[in-house]
Amino acid sequence: MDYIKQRLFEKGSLMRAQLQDLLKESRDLIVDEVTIGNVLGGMRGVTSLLTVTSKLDQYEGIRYRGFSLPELYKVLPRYNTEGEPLAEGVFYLLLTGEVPTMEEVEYMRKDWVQRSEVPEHVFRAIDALPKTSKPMTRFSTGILAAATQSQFQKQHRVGLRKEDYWDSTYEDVMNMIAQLPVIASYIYRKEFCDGEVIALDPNLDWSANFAHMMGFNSEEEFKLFRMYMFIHADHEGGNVSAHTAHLVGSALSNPFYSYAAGMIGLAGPLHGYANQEVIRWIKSMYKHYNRTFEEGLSEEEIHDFVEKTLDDGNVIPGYGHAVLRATDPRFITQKDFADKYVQNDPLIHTVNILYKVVPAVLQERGKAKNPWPNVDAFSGSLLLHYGIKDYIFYTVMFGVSRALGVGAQLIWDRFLSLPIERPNSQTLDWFTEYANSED
Ligand code: HAX
Repeated sequence: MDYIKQRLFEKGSLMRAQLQDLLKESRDLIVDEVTIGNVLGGMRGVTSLLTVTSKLDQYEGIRYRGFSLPELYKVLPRYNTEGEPLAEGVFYLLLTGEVPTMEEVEYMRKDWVQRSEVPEHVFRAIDALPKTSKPMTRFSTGILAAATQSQFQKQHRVGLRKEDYWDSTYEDVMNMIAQLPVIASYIYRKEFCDGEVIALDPNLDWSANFAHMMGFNSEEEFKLFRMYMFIHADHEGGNVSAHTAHLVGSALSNPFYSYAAGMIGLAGPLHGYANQEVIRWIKSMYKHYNRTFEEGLSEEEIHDFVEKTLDDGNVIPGYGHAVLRATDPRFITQKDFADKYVQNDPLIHTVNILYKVVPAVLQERGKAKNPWPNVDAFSGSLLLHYGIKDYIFYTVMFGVSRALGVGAQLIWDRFLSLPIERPNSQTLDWFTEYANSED
């Protein structure tokens, strides 16, 4: 058996036994209560999912297998002390729960290089879409088209045993992760560049290869991509994209189907499109004042535009969160990166002023439960600084990264034989009658 699979098998067997014991001993133990407010409020805060890869703390932010982002900088393999954690190590940790050595990272890197050949028809499926198709439509279409290679689907059809589902799921997830940067960069080069496709470099790591295939080749750009892929990799199980992939996977749809569905969820303005929305909104602010980025805007002008946006009934993109109640550490990581590598960028300067202005305005209005910035408030300005100008592509980059966490979780879902998800639903009359009967 492949070395990583062997590690996974050892861990997984223990966890499978742990889960079975838990069900045997404590099946009826109550973990949470559900109010009408919870049901009609998007199930916010209700504990109802099992996710082994990461946990989101409302004040400290995301922890991958117990490690915060600053801790991960210390423990995960990097090419040098100034470098960013490598995606291969991030995935290894999310999958196995163990911090990998550099040798293990290199093993994973080579494995992904070997799995990176995308079936030709995937590109033809993307090409067949009309010019008006958005990058996320192309990306999710590409992932769906890649499902023809699903080993899980083939083996399930011939009668795979339930306890073995994880093995072919692992193969699918590994192939999918290896191929996503190739698919995404194909979309980028065709849609926003000269159309010339750049081949993968078998000597580069996964994140740097993504940069390279998009046409970015400096060491600093590699660092940017490593940092971006690292911070977006996972955000526990309840967010729309992760939850969608898990839900679809629970019907034993193959990992390509499940992840493509998750990507459709990511493509919403309240979720992964927010990184595009931030740039679109900032541009509209400059247009409103008829000013260029170089000419800049004062703190007062920015404040007034924030107020106007809210008065017009819109949200401030990049601010607020369903779980977080503090500045997202992924925002801080990007800000630190910009402070270190970027000087005098007018757009990043605007993003920094927004960080001073927006929380106070949202707090004053008293509606948003979290007035602080999330990951999307910063990412677009950094990507734009490094020359990725076509901001409608940003969510695709997010989607490439998120496969690390959601892919690992899909493997665990099969290892633990999590059942098909099927909550109960009721009509509005039922809720009303129930409420009246309790009065
Ligand atoms: N600007 C203005 N109003 C906001 C707001 C913001 N940034 N954030 C929340 N609110 C409003 C909500 O719209 C809601 O108003 P209504 O009662 O009129 O519907 C009210 O405050 C309470 O909302 P909440 O409980 O604080 O927030 P939710 O859990 O309902 O929603 C969202 C969380 C992230 C969707 C929300 O904060 C938002 O719309 N933010 C802007 C979009 C954004 O940045 N999304 C990306 C989030 C991170 C992510 O998933 N990235 O992929």
